Amino acid sequence: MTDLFQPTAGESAPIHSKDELVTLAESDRHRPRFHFVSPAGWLNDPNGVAQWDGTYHLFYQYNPDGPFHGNIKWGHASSTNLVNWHDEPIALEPSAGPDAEGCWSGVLVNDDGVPTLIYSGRHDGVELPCVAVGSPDLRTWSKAPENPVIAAPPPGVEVPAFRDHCVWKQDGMWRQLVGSGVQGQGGAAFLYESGDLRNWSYLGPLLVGEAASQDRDASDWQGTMWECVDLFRVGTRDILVFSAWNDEETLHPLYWIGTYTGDTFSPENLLRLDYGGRFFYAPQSFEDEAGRRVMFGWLQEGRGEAAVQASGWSGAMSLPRTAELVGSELSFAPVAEVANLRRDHQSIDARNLGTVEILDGVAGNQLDLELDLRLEPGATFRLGLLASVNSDGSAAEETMVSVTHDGLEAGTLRLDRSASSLDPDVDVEDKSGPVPLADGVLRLRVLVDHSALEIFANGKPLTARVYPSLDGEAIRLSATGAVQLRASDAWRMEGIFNHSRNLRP
Ligand code: DQQ
Repeated sequence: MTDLFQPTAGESAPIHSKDELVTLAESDRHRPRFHFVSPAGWLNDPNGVAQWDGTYHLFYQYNPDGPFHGNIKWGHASSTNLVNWHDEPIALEPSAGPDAEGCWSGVLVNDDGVPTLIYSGRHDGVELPCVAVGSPDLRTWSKAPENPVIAAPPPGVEVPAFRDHCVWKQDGMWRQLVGSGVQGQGGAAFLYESGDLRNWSYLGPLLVGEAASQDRDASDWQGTMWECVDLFRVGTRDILVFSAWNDEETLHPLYWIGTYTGDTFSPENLLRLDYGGRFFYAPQSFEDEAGRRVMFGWLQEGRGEAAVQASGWSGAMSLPRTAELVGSELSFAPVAEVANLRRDHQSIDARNLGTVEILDGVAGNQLDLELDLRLEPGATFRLGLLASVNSDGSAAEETMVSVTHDGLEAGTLRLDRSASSLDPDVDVEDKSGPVPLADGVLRLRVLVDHSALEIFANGKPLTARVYPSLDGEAIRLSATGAVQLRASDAWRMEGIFNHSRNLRP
């Protein structure tokens, strides 16, 4: 796997002129059209996600110089509905001092009416917490003279890294988590307190993981460092989200469910946040004015480095998704506003499924599908997407989503990308995870946006990237065992950027 954080070429020199980069990015057939993407160049983590005076704000890790992680700035976009985005001026750029090598991930808080960013300033190869204060319209930002506001990681602890922030107000004081790890033990979230967001006291580790005792190849390995820690309450439970990292490798997002009291978090269960692993990385969430917990994640690329460089852009933002507590686990769904982009409704008739059939009248690479199914124990439902079908009925390319009823009201969601693309350089690793299947009922929501794929199976998400080379758009259904398709729906999705964008808004 290419290390996204150590670009192999061109870090200091733009590969293309500004206009070329935008033109190149916009003409790429694999570029999503209803997911947020940067104007061109590199995008990674969502930052500073918030609703401020009614308007939604999405900041993001951005490098307009090219599709590689270097000289990271904070891009910024705003929205009134979470789906149509307006590019705002770049919010933060590296400058001489503690963020000279990059303005890495962070959050936006409301400091008595003053918009304030807490982010990781990178300098001399390490990151430390920094603060920037915004104008009332959130368009102009001034860095605090006190930066860095925490001078070093906690004394006496050997850490692999120390960055990313979760900041909230509690009993009149600010609290902050910084993502980190304890060498030889595991990832960690360190807890700080402050009265003014500038002077911070270290309270101790909120939680330290157990990386050493776990299977390193497991899809829920905790990693040696926790990036992008995010602590919030959903219903009656406390949730601690982190992105497991090890030795420069971005692994996958996980969450602890447990209880936050005093200065510690008592974990009860560790669960996978999205079965796509690194394809939904570095998530960040906020509570909006309607009381919803809304989360964005970074959809990393899954094609070869040469193809990424040639495309002029890298990285998409997930659709915003809500997180709710269902039983003792989180359940996710795209925010309701995503439906604003639906066009050309098609009804899918109820029937029993068996041998492979092409879905009549429904095809495309920019789609929202809502399928309602019932599976008998032992049965498997298969949904082939972006398929190019040969005259003999075989598929030259096809991305396969399947759900198997494993019995006991539970099933397995799988994404098989082994035939997704004839391009030998794309990531085809299988993705899978457990889904609840009470009474065999499966509500499957699938959003296809060219190379971006988001699947929600009874609230369990699987996000990934696919790069079909033949531009296939067919959808195929099949089943093994008894699978009933109830009346279902499909829509073509409208694109959200219908004008040429400015690389440096
Ligand atoms: N990306 C940021 C870091 C964070 C990582 C740098 C996660 O702050 O730890 O762009 O993708």
